[in-house]
Amino acid sequence: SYFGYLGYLETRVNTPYDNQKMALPTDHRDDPERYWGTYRPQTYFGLKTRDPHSLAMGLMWYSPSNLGAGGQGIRHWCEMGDKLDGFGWTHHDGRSFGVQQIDDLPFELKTSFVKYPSDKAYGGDWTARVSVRNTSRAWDRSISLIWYVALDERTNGHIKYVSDEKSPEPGVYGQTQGLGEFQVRFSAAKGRILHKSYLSTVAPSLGKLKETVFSHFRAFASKRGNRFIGLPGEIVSQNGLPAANPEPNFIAIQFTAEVDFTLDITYQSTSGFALGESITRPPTGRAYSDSLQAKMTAFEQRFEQTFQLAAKGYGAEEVQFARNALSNMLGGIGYFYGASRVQSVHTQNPVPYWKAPLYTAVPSRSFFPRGFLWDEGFHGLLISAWDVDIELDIICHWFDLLNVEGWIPREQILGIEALAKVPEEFVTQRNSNANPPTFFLTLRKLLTHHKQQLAQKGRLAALERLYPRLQAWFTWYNTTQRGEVLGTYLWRGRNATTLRELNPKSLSSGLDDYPRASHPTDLERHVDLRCWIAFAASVMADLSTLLGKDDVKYYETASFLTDNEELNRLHLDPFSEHYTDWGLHSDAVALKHPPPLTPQRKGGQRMQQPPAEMQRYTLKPPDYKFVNTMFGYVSLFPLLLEQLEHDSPYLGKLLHDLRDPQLLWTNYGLRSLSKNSPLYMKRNTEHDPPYWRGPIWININYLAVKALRHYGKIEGPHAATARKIYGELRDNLVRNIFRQYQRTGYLWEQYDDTTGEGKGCNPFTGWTALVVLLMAEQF
Ligand code: 6A9
Repeated sequence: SYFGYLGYLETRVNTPYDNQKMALPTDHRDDPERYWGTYRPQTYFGLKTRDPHSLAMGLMWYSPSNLGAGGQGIRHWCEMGDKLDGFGWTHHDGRSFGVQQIDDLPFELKTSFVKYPSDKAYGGDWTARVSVRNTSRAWDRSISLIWYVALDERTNGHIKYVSDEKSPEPGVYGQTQGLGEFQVRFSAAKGRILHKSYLSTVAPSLGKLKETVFSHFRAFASKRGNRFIGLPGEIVSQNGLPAANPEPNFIAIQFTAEVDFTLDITYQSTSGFALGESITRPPTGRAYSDSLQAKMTAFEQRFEQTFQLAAKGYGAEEVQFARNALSNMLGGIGYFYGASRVQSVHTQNPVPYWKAPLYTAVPSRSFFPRGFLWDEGFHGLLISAWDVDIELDIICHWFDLLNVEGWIPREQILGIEALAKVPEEFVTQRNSNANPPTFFLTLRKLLTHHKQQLAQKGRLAALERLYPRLQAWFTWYNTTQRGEVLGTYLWRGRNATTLRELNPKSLSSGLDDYPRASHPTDLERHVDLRCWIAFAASVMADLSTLLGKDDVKYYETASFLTDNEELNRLHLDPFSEHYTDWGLHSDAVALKHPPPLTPQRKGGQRMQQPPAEMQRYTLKPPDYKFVNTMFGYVSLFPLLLEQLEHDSPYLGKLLHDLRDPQLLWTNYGLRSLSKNSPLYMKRNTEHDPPYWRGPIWININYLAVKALRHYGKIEGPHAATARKIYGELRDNLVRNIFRQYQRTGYLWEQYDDTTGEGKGCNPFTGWTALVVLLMAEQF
């Protein structure tokens, strides 16, 4: 029946592609080496396992003299508002260890961990270390470190604190389904503990751990009369009444210590041992320092082998900077679990996607600590250079999020911790909206640079299993994103009715406020999307060859979509000789405050009215044409994705114009929108500053450098120019990103096109970390 059919359409949006999962169900038995990890990138230092309902551990700290109302001053989740002087991984191999430095002046914290595999197959043991140093002789002499162990509401297991009074081996003892039995113990490797206390309680959720700690603080006095803020011990009641479930799910141990101070935390699995068999505790103190040092040295050697930066002549500081960039990419990898909220035209309201795990890197630990579809394809370029298997596993997890329609949601907000960071209006993902299919960039890189590796260790089998999903994904783009005219495509999700925006955003393109046709219609064509789909088709063609399929259709689609005559007919504006979008457009638009309504009088008094929000006024009616005044990243796509013929005169024109400082060229990289564009650095609403309307973004610059190298290698009329610009652009980017890092301690989301300064959110070690590949010239 009709209604039955509607029901069917409704459930398509949240029906998985099939029941054959790509990512192996992870428990400790599948990949013990990657079971434990720093998979909670939204925390400064947090560990968990790749298990949907993992036990979670982590660090909070504060300076007692700096503790403010409402828990102000307690550090836990990475927040830009904490205004730390810097934080990030200096070493991290994505598998076995990591070292992070956190500057919270006057304190400098180092957090590190090393994993110790065991033959008992529960993911092994580890030691973590938090050491605090006071970098000034200033008054602040003590610090409070809190280490916690938490179960989420679905973890099957229990935890218990055994105090110093009760046992010579105090610590957290527990058992969960995913871990078996374990012990977490503490030792001060250096310094003096002034006060120690703990809390064992029922926390309302993993999203409220800091609040739980804070609301339980009490004042304590030592025998000598010193006062300390501490935790009250066992609190198993709720609101003074005995708790319904008196089993604690949250244990926090606080050490208030004199700085300098070093705390070692050991996690030891105690399952699988025979009675009487000796269980060795993971190393602490000196032994831990030694094993950490060995890991660091091996990491630095492997880094040089992989990227050869010292061999290329980079100095020690530059090499260290690049190592930090890679470490932050790997240390930013998280393991999330939950369901997105999605909406289709066939559903009345948003509905939950299915619950699934996602192993993924994140663009920014402080601001967007979650997976983003097109960011991840860029991340994959760097991650695969380091560890092909980590990247394949990331890809497999993402493709498990493919629905039966062939769609993958753009932004992945999975689980309580992730959701807590996202404003309500950004949560729902719509299945009409795409995002650039950048996993094809990663796949192309794997196919060109890692072919031999792909042929080993069952990796081809993973690609085999991936193939039908890639086909479905490709088909989704190639059908749902089509335009009216054959060979044209348009990003969905632009708001055609709003008066608030100067130029309605296209979030799905990834280039958010980059100006398109001023008046969105179904007839418009977006040149970047056409290029992405052409690119996807050509990678599908390569992949089908590698896997011995006979899918000529991808070759045909790729050659149809990369045909330069067709491209020129649909997207080359004959006046500017630039590649542009086409649509209903007027340059004469402006944001203005609407004229005030006739003032109302009330009892003879004039009522003061707040000025109404700015609105867009179209001063000259739009007409269908090439959007040829918006020269910028979008116009570069035929170059960026290497689709222009090497001897095309329009390649020459693009090279000339992108090198022009009046247009896109700066000493810090290519700006996103030409200085002579009417929307250059214009706000989109009174509240939205320009984002992709001038600032320099590293993902697109990476593609530009890669493409310049490509064209520089094909002898012909433009090769020499391409080579020259390649060198200049690469130098400018590397020099500026490095300089800003030296100045601020961070990589940034974007860079100012007039000063080169880092802008937007920080740290942003997503695609900005591609600077490592720029330095290494690995494209
Ligand atoms: C905002 C605010 C605590 C915007 O890097 C992720 C994406 C890119 O994919 C996209 O191309 N960024 C770029 O234009 C950041 C998007 C953040 C949206 C969520 C919520 C959080 O407040």
